[in-house]
Amino acid sequence: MNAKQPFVANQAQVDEAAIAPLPNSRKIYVEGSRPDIQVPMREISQSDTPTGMGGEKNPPIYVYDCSGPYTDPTAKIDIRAGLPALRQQWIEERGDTEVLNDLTSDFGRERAGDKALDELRFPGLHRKPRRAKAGTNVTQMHYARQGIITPEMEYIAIRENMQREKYLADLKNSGPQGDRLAKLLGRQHPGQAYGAAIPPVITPEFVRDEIARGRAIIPNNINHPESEPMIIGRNFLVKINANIGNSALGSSISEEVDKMTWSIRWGGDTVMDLSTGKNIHETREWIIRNSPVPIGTVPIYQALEKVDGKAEDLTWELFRDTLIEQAEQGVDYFTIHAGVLLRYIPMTANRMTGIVSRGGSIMAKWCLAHHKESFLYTHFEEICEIMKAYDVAFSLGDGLRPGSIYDANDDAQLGELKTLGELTQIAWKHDVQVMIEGPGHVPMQLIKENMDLQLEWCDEAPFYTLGPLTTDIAPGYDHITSGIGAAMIGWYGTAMLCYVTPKEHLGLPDKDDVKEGIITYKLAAHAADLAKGHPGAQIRDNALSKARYEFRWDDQFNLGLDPDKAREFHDETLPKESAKVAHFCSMCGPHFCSMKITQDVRDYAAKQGIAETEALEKGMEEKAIEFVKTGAEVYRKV
Ligand code: IRN
Ligand code: FE2
Repeated sequence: MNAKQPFVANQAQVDEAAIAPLPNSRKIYVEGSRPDIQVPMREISQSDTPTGMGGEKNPPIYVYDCSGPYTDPTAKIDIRAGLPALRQQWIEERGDTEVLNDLTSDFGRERAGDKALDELRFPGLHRKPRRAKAGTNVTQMHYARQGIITPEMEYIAIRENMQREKYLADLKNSGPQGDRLAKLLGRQHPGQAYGAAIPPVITPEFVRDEIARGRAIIPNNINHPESEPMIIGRNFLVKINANIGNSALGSSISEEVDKMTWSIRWGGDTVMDLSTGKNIHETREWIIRNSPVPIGTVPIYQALEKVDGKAEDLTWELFRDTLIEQAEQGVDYFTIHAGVLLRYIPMTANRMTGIVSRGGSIMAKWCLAHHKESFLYTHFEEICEIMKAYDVAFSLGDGLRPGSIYDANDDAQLGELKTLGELTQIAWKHDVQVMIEGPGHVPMQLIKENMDLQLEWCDEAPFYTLGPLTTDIAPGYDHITSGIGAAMIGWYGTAMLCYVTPKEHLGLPDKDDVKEGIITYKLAAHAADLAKGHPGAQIRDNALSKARYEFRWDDQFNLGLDPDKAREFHDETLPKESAKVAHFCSMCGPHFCSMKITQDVRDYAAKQGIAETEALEKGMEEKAIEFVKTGAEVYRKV
């Protein structure tokens, strides 16, 4: 590894396509109780309803936005300087941290005084890391348990409400039809929330209470002051994580920064840097300094690099130093596979697919080589001491997750889950925030059982699952096999969904795969929010449906998760600008559009003064005759 190569400096540019604002969207900031609480949201504006259909004004809607300053054209982006440290003031004014003049890990000691490396490490910022003062605890859980509402908690409360009340008020004031519209567009089906209790309005006090109870976490390392606070818990919006990271097979540092900005553009709520191979430290530095979302890692990967890939050579001391190195850099949560116990390893012998977790297999190998419990388990309390000095959250790894439908919910997986529950209690004793990782591959009928056991054994600590994939038979489509499981488990109470891309099991995802995986998980998460009855989740669906019904094509595209793709598909057959107001699309053509027919029916009924259903039957009959006459093809649409 040669950290002194100047290759990074020459490529320090963000991809323009990844930072342009989304169509018809504007970044707004909602101010909290103090001027430095500025909560970002995306405002999507809409056109008016055509005059023939009511001519209403459609006020803009507000959606959750994790893209940071990247989609704000007024922000100055310089990835060599990093993002502004928006939380710096909050961290400093608590008075419980101190600046470290020297890095205290092996990395810091070995590389101290390396000027070229300093340049790389803190691009343009030269920021020094902080740590809790001796005897203090700087976790959000610690503050919450003392009854303190931090600016981070208030920020989150504003963020989760997504300006719902303002939107409904804007609707009311939009014209003579205001009351009717507010009722129509604010209506939502009651949800069925398994064990969740989501209040109609998220207050800062509610955030504090959930954090204190351990039912939610705020991954917010004090050394990642650039991050915009967010929350992971089942009484909040379901979040998604995107994995990025180079492997031995390539991709450069700037490509990884690009992947991060690309992931958050499409809705990645957190990003995990799973880099292995060369330049791990530098890659991570660039990602963290430029990331407005929490960054997670699996520290055992880097520890393994330090012993040249020989799992049996890993030691507690080396692992501890790696944790400190990454905590000082600002990693917000660590995947730690501390539940892989010696006695569970033989249980995997009869599996179809053995141990599929990378971290899990490293630890299993170590345990077998030494015939000892892993140092992650035996030194767990010391790990907690490190976590609370920087506020790094645990993501307790599922090293024994099933890698096939055959292995789902077996003894090894469930044994580990129980141990993760015991470790949760230890972490909570230290006021350290915890979430629990879950599978994997699970058929639909076993998903609820898995979720229920997690809630019970882990005392409602947030669950964070990889899918699960609901079948093994579709390599190339595993974003879908797993999107199905993700939607279900999200509904049952999982707080964060780790995305799976179409390349799963096959290769390293490229940018298109990353986007495909994110959009798939975004829609799974939203479907779960709807099913749980998250207040206001349906607002976006209602607005989009109204636009669709009224043939406001541009609004339909722009309100969707992927406006570019929607527009592209539409334009494949009807590229003309005039088609953007046409009262049909190419799916059914001008004569067989059900929405157009319904509109005609309403007009007809209004004119004739007959009931709508009667008119509908009449209208359909006419259309049927037309259909037989022209012999046109009609595609089924949902
Ligand atoms: C999430 C839930 N279960 C596993 N994950 C993710 O898988 C985890 O957060 C990390 O991104 C990756 C770790 O994989 P291994 O080391 O367990 O294979
Ligand atoms: Fe798999």
